[in-house]
Order: sequence, then C-alpha cells, then structure tokens
Amino acid sequence: MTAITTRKDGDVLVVTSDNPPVNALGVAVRQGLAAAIAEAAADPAVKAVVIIGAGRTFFAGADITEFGKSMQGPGLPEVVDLIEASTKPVIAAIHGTALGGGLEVALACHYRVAVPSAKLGLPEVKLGILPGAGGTQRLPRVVGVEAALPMIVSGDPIPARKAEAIGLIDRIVGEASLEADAIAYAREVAGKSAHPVASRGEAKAEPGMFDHFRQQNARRLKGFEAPEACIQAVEAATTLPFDQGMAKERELFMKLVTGDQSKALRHLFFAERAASKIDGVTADTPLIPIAKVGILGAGTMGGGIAMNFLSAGIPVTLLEREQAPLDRGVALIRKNYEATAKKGRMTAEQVETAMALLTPTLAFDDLADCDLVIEAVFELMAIKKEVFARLDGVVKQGAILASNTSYLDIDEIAAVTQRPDHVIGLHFFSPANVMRLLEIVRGAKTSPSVLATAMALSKKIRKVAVVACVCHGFIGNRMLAPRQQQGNALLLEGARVEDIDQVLLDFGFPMGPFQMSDLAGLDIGWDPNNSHPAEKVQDMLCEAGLRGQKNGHGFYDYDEKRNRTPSAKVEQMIRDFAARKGIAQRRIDRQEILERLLYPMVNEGALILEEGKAQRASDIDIVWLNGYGWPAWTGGPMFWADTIGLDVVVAGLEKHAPKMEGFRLSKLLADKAAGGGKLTA
Ligand code: TC6
Repeated sequence: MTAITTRKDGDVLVVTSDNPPVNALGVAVRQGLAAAIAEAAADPAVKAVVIIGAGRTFFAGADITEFGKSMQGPGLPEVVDLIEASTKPVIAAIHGTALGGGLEVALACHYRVAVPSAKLGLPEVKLGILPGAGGTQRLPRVVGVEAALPMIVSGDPIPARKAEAIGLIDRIVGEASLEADAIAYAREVAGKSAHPVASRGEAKAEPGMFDHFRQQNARRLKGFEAPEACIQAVEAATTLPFDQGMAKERELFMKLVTGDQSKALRHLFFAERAASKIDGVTADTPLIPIAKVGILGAGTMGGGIAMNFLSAGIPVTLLEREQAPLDRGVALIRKNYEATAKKGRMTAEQVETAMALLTPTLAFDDLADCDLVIEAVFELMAIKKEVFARLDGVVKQGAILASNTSYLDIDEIAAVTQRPDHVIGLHFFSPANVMRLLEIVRGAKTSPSVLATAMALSKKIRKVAVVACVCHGFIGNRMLAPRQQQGNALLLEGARVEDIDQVLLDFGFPMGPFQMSDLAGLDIGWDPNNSHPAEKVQDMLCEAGLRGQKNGHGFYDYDEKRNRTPSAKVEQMIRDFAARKGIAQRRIDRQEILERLLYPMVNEGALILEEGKAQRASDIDIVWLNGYGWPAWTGGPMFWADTIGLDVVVAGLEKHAPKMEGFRLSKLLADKAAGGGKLTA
C-alpha cells in the first residue's frame, strides 16, 4: 500500500495521506509528500495543491517509533522546506489533529483550512523534545510570539476556532465537506500573484518577555529540559534570521532527542497505550452497557467519583445514609462545577446539564436499576462485606459491583456475593474528579467482560487506567508503604523533615512525603483508642494533637494561607521520640535519603511484577506518574531504575538493608541486575 496518493481535480492536485491509525509522518509518507510536490511542479496543468489526510486525522506528528533509530531520508525538515518552496500554493486541509510534525507540515503550506472539530498543536515538549521541523521558527512568525510561546512550551493543542482567531487557520470549512471546500479555496487563491511564506515573516518580542515567561512558568520548567529548550528556540526566532534560527532549533532538538528525558517520555507515551492491553481481554470481549451508575457514599471521594460520570453524560444515583451528609455532598459537587465554570472551563449550561444527571437518594433500593455501583464507604473489611452483601441482593443481575478500596482484598469482598465474576476494584485517587489515574483491580473471579467494560468506561471518563491484581495496596499504595517506612526511619535516625522533603522535591516530585502527609491529614489510619505507645512519628504527632494542614500544625506549621515553615517543636519531639526508642541520631546525606526512599520502591515494584500483580513494568510507571506525581521526565520508577542501572539499585539496597526493617530483595530485580537486564525491556 502506498501511503500517499495523488489525483487531479481539474487544476488542483489533491495529495492524500493514508497511513493509519494516525497518519504519522513515517518514511513512506515523507517520500510520498516529496514526490507529490515534485509532481505538482512538473505538471503545468496543476495550479495549486491540497494536502489532506484519509481516515480519522491529518498528520498527528512524526512517527515516534523512528526516534532513536537511524532515519531514512528525506527527513521531515527537508520535506517541509520542499512544500514551502513550491511556487504553486499548497493548502493544508485539516481534520482530526494536526500535531507536531503534522502542524509543521501545515505551517509550511501557504494556506491552512480546517473543520471546526480539528485540533492543532505542537505537543513535542511532552515527549521531551521540541518541534524539530521548523515549528519553533515558523509558528511565532505566523501567529506572533505571545500566542506561539505557550503553545510550544505547554504542548497543549488548541481548537480550530482559536487557531483561526490567532491567524493559524485561514478559513474554517464544513465539517463534512473538507476536501471539496479545500479544493474550492485552492482555486480562490491560485490566481494570486504572491502567497504567504511563513519563513519570510518576522517574529517580534517585547523586551524581557522570555524572562517573564520563565518566571511565570517556573514550576513547569524545574528539572525538565525540553521547555527551556523550547523557549530558547523561540527566542532565536526573534533574534536570528530564519536559517540561523533553524540551525539553533536543530542543535537543541538533537541534544534533546538523544537525551535520557526524551527516552523516558517516549517510554511513557507507549506505556500509557500498552496499559490498555490486558491479558485475557480481546477486541471482541463483550462489553456491558453502562447507562446508569450508582455511588455509595457522598463524601469527598464519592462525590468526586460521581463527577467523572456526570461530566461524561452518564446519570448517577448518589446514596447516603442521612439527609445532611447527602445535601453536603450534592452541594460540594455543585460548588466544584461552579468553580470550574468560573475558570472558564465549563459553561453555566454545562454545569446544569451535569447536575440534572444527578439523583441523590437515601433509599438503597434506588440502586436496583444501576448497571454499575461503586462503593466509597469506610475502609473497613467488615463494612465493605456488609455493603456488598446488601448490594448483591438489591442491584439487578448482570450489573457490576465495584469497590473503591485502596488496600483491601477484592476476592474476600466478592466472596460475600452471588456474583463474584461481576465484582471489581475501581480505585480512584483523590481528588477523584481531577486525578487521572484509575487503578482497576482484577479479582480472581472477575470476568473478562467486566474488566473490558471497566477499561472502556475509564476511557469515557478520561482516566488513565492500569490493571492490578489483588494484593495489599495494589500497585500504588503498596509501593508507597516502603517509602513511608523509610521516611519514618530516616527521621528517627536524624534526617530533618524538610531535608527529606527537599530531596524528593529536587528529584521532581510536586510534594515531599511529609508535605503529602500534612495535606492528607496525619490522622488518616490513626487509631485514637489505641493504648499502645506510638510506633510511628506520625502517630506520635497525632497523639500530641497535630493533624496536618487542617489544624495548622503537622510536620510543618502552617499560616492562614497554608504557607509552611519547619517546626522546631516537631524536630525536638522527633529527637525525644528517637531517644525513647534508643535510636542514635546522625547526619544523613542527601544521597542516602534518595536511595532509601526510592530504591525500596523499585524493589517493591519488582516484587509486584514477579508475583504477577501487575502485567508489565511500564504499568507501574503509569501508576506512579498519574497517581503520585512521579516526575514524568524520569519515566517512572521502573524506567528510572533501568536508566540508573539495576546493579546500582541492588548494590544500594544491599548496603542499606540492615537499616530497612523487614526488607526482602526481589529475585526478579536481583536476577535482572546480575544479567544486565532491564525491568522495562
Ligand atoms: C513530532 O512530530 C516531532 C517532529 C520533529 C521531527 C524532526 N507515531 O493515542 P492512540 C499510535 S513528535 C507513532 O491510542 P487516540 C499509538 O501508539 C510527535 N505511533 O489514539 C497507538 O498505537 P497502538 C508529535 C503513533 O485516538 C495508535 O497510534 N505528535 C503516533 O486516543 C493510536 O493512538 C504527538 O505527540 C506517532 N506520532 O489519540 C501526537 N501517535 O494502537 C501523539 C499515535 O499500537 N499522538 N501512535 O497502541 C497522540 O497524541 C494521539 O495518538 C492522538 C490520537 C491524539 C493523535
């Protein structure tokens, strides 16, 4: 099959790219485009050229699978130059997505038309690179630096109407008549004496603009190389002639594409897609239609979960035991939607549409006709069992019963029902309406159909789903446990709260472990009636009345604006606590802190893999990236371990093992380290 075909529509050469699924600009497409431009040049009857994508989209970018390999010519920058140099006007006819190299092709075209539903963007930064086929030089020349810079640095696409408003699109055409409208447009412009050429434009910047932008985006830039390179490339567009700007873009691109951060982000791109491929589930596994969802518990979690479905247009019945918490739950959902509307991300009408899909109730029987019921009640096995037995009796046969438990055994819960094959774990992360991750827990008896339905549903509510099997804490929380244990041990051995947090902040986490505990509330999981002396620092702080951000005092002290300052009192309390336990304190360096927080997590991930609780190492990376803020540019815990070397990780674990209570080295990790293997290979 040839990726590019041409046909003449009168005096217009229509060049169609058909390279499913996303029309990536692989070698065959690049060769075909170059040949098509040559064909147009050689044919005096051709007055204009239209480039259009077959199938679901215009070019969604360079072929990412070609990165890191030796690439066959012509390269994309060359093809883009050929298009721009055409003396006959070239019109990009855009539908679906024009992304990355796809938008760079469009920018080289003299004109761009798009259907209203199209999206345009330069998402390269998300892959740890920058637009390397002239995007950083042409886009600012076409739409101005102010509009181009955030597009290139954030990588977020914009809709066609916005693209039109900033001058990226010349005309919005009919949703169903793209090709015909593009051809008509080509005829309109063919007779003009001159055509716009992006590279000949000028990109102007206000003095200080780039530094101001850097300051405003400091958080996004920290530790991550690609955004800064993007800024430098756009800056070059404003200070250098086009050719020199292109040379600068190429230099920055080559450095990034061969670097570890880009490798890590490409790994994650494919990891996210791999996560949806599940053993035992095929394309023809039947799906259970989900027309109505029931949710038990209208607290923060239940309400957040409900919002996912309401936003996706799926009716929700929300059940509570008493009127007051039910009213509070509903009010919170409304408040969250209204806050979104205030930020301009939802219209008032959309808020009402979502709210109209919500049915609050106190009657258990109202869940009877739901196709899926998710419980978000108190995290105690006895309560979960009671709830599931009751649900099983009330909810119609064939419906799925799901638990939002973050630790408990789904098989034990399923066993109290007559439909263990229809029981599953759907572990949402708080705030559930915001966090992208959904851990789907597959019970021993969960049917492929139920699993496939949960996966399909997760896509509909725009979550990144990862399947885990039953074990304490599944993937995410199971790996969090050794990190917390080591954080606690390090405190007792003499590391300071803020030093431990700082190590992870510098690594790229948005929050350190103790900041996270303060935010979540120190009393989560604390039993006030426990008469034994506190084992953990956190419990000791709870006993002293410190609860975290919610009462202004936790590992840190907080002011009304939630600014934190280290607490000398807490430092002393930890010293005293260590002394009572007979633990000698010492100075602990940053490297030891890093190794003792992160290497045990890698080890736990490897144990999860060798026990078959996760299907592949990259699934673990996706969990940590989307649920716990692991910095994307390191690729996630498993990829990071591969990058620094598994032998290094194992050596570190062995060195620290005497200080790590209950530590057990994963055989898989040890074997891979010894054999020079990788976890993610
Ligand atoms: C660039 O352009 C740099 C230029 C400089 C050059 C010098 N390449 O996401 P989906 C595969 S960098 C190869 O599930 P959707 C994907 O792996 C690129 N393969 O679909 C999956 O394969 P599987 C800048 C690609 O409808 C299948 O296509 N562009 C590529 O949910 C379906 O993908 C981007 O970063 C690719 N470029 O979303 C855009 N893209 O079925 C990347 C996709 O074997 N792509 N595949 O698992 C996307 O964001 C999305 O794919 C989408 C479609 C929005 C286009």
